[in-house]
Order: sequence, then C-alpha cells, then structure tokens
Amino acid sequence: MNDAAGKKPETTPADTPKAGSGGEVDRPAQETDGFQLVIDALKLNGIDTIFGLPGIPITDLARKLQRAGLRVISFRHEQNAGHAASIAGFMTQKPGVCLTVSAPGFLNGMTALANATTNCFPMILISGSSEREIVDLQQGDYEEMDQLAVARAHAKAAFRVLHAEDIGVGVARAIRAALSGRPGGVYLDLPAKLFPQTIDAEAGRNSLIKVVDPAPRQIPAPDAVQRALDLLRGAKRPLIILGKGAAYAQADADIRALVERTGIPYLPMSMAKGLLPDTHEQSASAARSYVLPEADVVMLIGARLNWLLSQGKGKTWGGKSPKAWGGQKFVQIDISPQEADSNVRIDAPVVGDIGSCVSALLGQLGSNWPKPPAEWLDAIAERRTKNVAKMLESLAKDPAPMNYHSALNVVRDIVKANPDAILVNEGANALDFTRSIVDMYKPRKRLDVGTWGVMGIGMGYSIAAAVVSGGQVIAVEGDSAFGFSGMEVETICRYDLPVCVVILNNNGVYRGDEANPTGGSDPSPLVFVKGARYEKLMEAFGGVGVLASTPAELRNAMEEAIRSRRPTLINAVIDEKAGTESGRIASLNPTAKKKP
Ligand code: ADP
Ligand code: TZD
Repeated sequence: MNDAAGKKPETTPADTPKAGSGGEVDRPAQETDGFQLVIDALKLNGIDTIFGLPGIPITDLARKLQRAGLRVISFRHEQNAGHAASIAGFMTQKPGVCLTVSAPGFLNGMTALANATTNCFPMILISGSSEREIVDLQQGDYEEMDQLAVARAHAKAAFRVLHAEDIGVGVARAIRAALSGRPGGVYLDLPAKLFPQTIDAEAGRNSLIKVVDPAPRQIPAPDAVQRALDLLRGAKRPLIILGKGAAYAQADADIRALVERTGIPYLPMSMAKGLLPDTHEQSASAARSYVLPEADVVMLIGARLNWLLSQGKGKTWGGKSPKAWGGQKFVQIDISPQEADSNVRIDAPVVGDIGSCVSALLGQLGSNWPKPPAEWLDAIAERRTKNVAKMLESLAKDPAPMNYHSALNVVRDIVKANPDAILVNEGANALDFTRSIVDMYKPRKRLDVGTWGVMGIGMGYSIAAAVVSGGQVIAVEGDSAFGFSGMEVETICRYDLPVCVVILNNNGVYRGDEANPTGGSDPSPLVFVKGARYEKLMEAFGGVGVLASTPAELRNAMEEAIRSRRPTLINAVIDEKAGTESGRIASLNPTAKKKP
C-alpha cells in the first residue's frame, strides 16, 4: 500500500516484529529503522529523559529508549507525564519530552501541552498514531483520531513524520519550535507505520540534525534600551516586576545586579520568587497592594499583564473603575515582540531575550544611577514592616485544629532550613497562603499552577523536579488539588524519589463544611469524605505515610522525610472551616460565597 504522500512504502514483511521476539525488529546491520532514528535524533540533541506511558504503538519505543540509555519515567496517567515534561523544560531550558499512545493517551497529554504553551514552557509531546489512511477516511481504526488537527489549536507548532528519512528533520523542527523565541509546547505525531520502516543506515545517519543554537540570543536594539532607561531614570516611584520568564531565562546574576544597582523595589510573580531571596530588602511583596497603584513607572521583566496582574488596569493599579488606566508607564522586557500593548500601552518595549536585555540595560546604566526617592522607599518599608509583623502574629498562633497559617509556619521554617529543596504548590487557599507565607531563597525553586491556575500539576511537577534536580521536593497540596494526580504516589515510590507531599486537608474544595441545601443524602459538590486517610495511599506502595494533627507532628514528619529522603505523604489535618471560596481570586467568581 502506498502512503498518503505517494512515497514508496519502506515497511516490508521482513521488518515487522516476529512473534515471541519481544517486538524486536530483525534487520541487517547496514539498515536502520524508525525506532532507532527517533532514538538517535533525540540523543543527538541531548534529550536524556522521557516522561510517558506505554501502549500501542509506542511500547517498543519506550523499551528501546531505555535500552539506549535514556531515562524513561513511566507514569500512571499521561497528563501527569506531560506536566512533568513541561516543568522539566522550564527547569532546564531543554524541551521536556512526553511520550503517549494514540487518541485517548494523546488527549490526556494535550492538557499538559496546552498548559506548557500557555506558560511558555518548552515541551514536546510525541504521540504514536493510527493508520492515516483509515483515520482520514474515518473507517474506525484502533484509537482513531486526527491528532495533528487537534494538537494544532493548542500547541505552538505541530508536525507529523511519515517517512523514516524525515525523522531527523521532524525532531529538529520540534526542538527549534519549542525553544526559540517564546518557548512553548510542540506536538510531534509519529504514526505506528513509521517505526518499523527501514532505510540504509548511512542515509539514516546523514538524515539526522543536531540543532545548532536552538534558542538564539536576541539582542535588543540600543535605542529601545535607552528609551527604557530614560523612562526609569525620570521615575519618582519606580517598580520592577519579575515574572517566570525571568526565572526561565537563567540570567540570575544580572537580574540581581540590575535590581540592586538601580535600587528599585521589586515584586516577584509566584514562580519568580527566589530569583532574589524573598527576604531581600528591596522586595515589595509584603506591600503589594500599596506599590501597584502607587508606582509611576513599572518595568516588567518576563511577566505578562494578564489576569494575574489585573490586565494592568483597574482598581489594583489605582484606576478609578475596573477597566480604567491607573496612570502608570510601562517598560516591558520580553522575547515576544507581540506582547507589548496587549492590555495597556507599553511606553518602552524592549524586545529580546532577558539575558541580553538585562545585560544591555546594565551596560548602559552608567555608574551614577540615581537611587529612587527616599520618600518612595520609606513608604514601602513602612508598609512592609507593618504587614510582616501582622503576618508573624498570625503565624505564632497555635489553634486546634491547625489552620493554614499554623501548618504553613512549619513549611516556612523547613524551606528556610532547606533552601535548595524545590517547592511544588497547588490548591486555592493552599496555593495563596503558601505563596505569601513561605519565603523562597533561590531561583526556580517554586513551581506552581502558573498562568491557568490549573489543578493537577502536583505529582507530575514533583516527579520531574526530583528527577531533574536529584534533590528534595516538597509538594504543598490542597486535598482537592492532590486528587487530580494522587495515583502518581506509586510512581514516586517506584522510582524512590525524595518527594515529601504535604496535604493541607480541610475535607473539600476550598473548605469542607458545606452541606447539601436540600437536606438530601448526597453531600455538597464541594466536600469530600471527612477524615480521609490520604497517608495510607503512600503506605500502600511502600512509602511513608504520616497523619499530622499538630504543627509539632507536621514538623517532625517533614524533618524525617528530608533526613531519610524517602517518599513521604503527610496528611496535615486542618480546620474544615479554614479557607474561602476560590481563595484570593474570589473577585473572578462573581457568585462566590463569602466566608461566614
Ligand atoms: P508570570 O506568570 O510569572 O507573570 P508570564 O508567564 O505571564 O509570567 O510571562 C512570561 C513572559 O516571559 C512571556 O511573555 C514570555 O514571552 C517571556 N519570556 C520567556 N522566556 C523568555 C526569555 N528567555 N527572554 C525574554 N522573555 C522571555
Ligand atoms: N479543575 C482544574 C483542572 N483546575 C482548576 N483550577 C479547577 C478545576 C477549579 N479549582 C480551583 O481553581 S482550586 C480547586 C479547584 C477544584 C481546588 C481547591 O481546593 P483544594 O485547596 O483542596 O485543592 P484549598 O486549600 O481547600 O482551597
């Protein structure tokens, strides 16, 4: 049968797997096949880890990848494998690769691919796919789906490879698309028929591409840099906002130098926390609601003016109505030339990669940069001191049962003592309170729900963080959030990863005390089984489970988890009345119930 593109078919009966051969392909040494070319292309480009879930038609690919020396981390659900790949991409600046089966496996991975694109994380989703001739005629193949068409809508780019000699190009294009410019998620469709195709080994070797400079530096125009500096120099109340693009860029020393040499107060977005230690004297985090409306010039470094920054307008920014401009002028450093003006006017866009832009700003800063007016710095310091004192007061309380503050006070201490540990965080209240209470000290140590506020990243991010860093991971999870990926505790145990999961368990979504208003026997849609013993889930697979009802129990369990490096799940029972609907974004939920 000729394939759709009319090329001669490469598969012959001699190439098909023999029964009982473990799927091995019998081929002469001077030939190579699709399996091998995929492996060679990935290895050639430095891909050393694959996150995935096996099945037809990629089972053998997973085996052969492992045999070829790549690390293959096999999950219980593709969405978690996909999230793992995406955060590995964020941490390493190398695309994280997720491998899935066709249709349903592919779709399970798609949430993660779309999330990667939304968050600007480089990732490649590789899915096997069914027979194109049957799929395109909708004749009902096993796991039939036009995956390329589905992926295109949610990926930065999507490619399909039909011929073994094009595998090198397909992998190269996927890598370049994922990494260059604004990073994102790329889909690579590999039909089942591709794998056993054979070609001459020499031709195969020649067809591979080692991508040269996949994320080329993009040097900003000197006049754009000067325009930005002029605007900042004239500011009376300047502010810098660091986003996760700044964390991704790995220009940590220059970013810190820019903040410190200008003396400008800064706010880190949640995944930029730790780029400078949260205890840095220029951090304005504890005065956020003061600095946003008061600042006159704001420099965004790798942060978009999306919903997380109230679109740059409205009351958050001192505007008189929800859509009104607050009067601020903006400098925006971003690799995407289209980002500027997407919400409000950007007076000084600086387009380029953050490393090059920040270094250019430093180069043109001069030696006598004027520090911001003392009035501005003093006003911020005053609020910060007041708000920090208020928070410490809440943290010092020891209510029974525990609440978010008393439990997170323990996590705060543990992270302070273990600044290299990676903190993964999801939930609503569990997210918002952790973000504000737990200080971060080093770059890229805080991984969370990101731009979509998506639940389900928890265990996937934790597994990738442990695999990539080789170090300790602490996952602070709402009980609802944990449920989205909870089965992966088996994966954590199987690979014996140093992950300590802390579930802030209040028996439900947001809180656990809601009742069915009809008085019927069904529970409210927002609550779970009361007194659930999540820790037993970890015990079921050989890890350590702990039920913690007091801060002391939580502290002991976390210290022991870090000391032993064993997979640990701590079920931290907190007051089921703690928490508000939608956490701190209740304003986006117009019908949210107020805390009684
Ligand atoms: P946050 O959620 O932390 O505010 P966003 O995800 O909204 O951050 O913004 C990240 C921004 O960083 C995106 O607009 C993206 O284009 C940009 N970005 C990502 N990597 C780089 C880089 N290396 N150089 C410049 N900009 C980058
Ligand atoms: N589904 C997905 C994929 N993402 C979401 N963000 C939601 C649903 C809605 N949602 C939130 O935004 S937070 C949350 C859900 C279901 C869970 C909140 O409960 P929790 O945390 O137990 O995880 P808290 O501490 O009780 O608030």
